[in-house]
Amino acid sequence: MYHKMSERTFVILKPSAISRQLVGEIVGRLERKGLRLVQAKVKKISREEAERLYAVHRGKPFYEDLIKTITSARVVLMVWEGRSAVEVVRKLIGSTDPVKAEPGTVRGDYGLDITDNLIHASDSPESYQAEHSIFFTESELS
Ligand code: 3AN
Repeated sequence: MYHKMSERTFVILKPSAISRQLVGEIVGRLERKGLRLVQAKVKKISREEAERLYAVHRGKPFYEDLIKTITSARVVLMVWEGRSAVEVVRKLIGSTDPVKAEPGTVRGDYGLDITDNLIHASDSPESYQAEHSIFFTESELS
């Protein structure tokens, strides 16, 4: 497979990552892997922003819980860069369900709840395009 030399991905550290004081731990894992932090913001996201982020999940049984959880307190919004960043970050965070996530991954090591699973990361370059533009302007990322 062709690996893009420099790709960007969008990551959210969910409210529980902040309340459990795991921000440094998670950021450190991405940095030690070799990824570079491009931009970061700490803020409470609005319901409208959360609805745009999770548009594909609208109507699913867990949708309301998902919106409630991500808007419950401040999150860390970040853009990261590096070789095949989208794929690399997905590997580092582990499966959506922390019960299934392998030890050594963020969700495998620190998560248990499926809705409040600590971290979100784009699952494709297309998702990155759609997601990062909800929260960052192009000038913030240049
Ligand atoms: P991921 O975050 O691994 O990309 P998605 O995009 O399929 O997973 O789901 C987005 C979020 O929706 C997950 N992070 C999780 O919080 C929640 N979620 C997904 N599937 C379920 C489920 N079956 N039950 C409860 N929450 C779910």
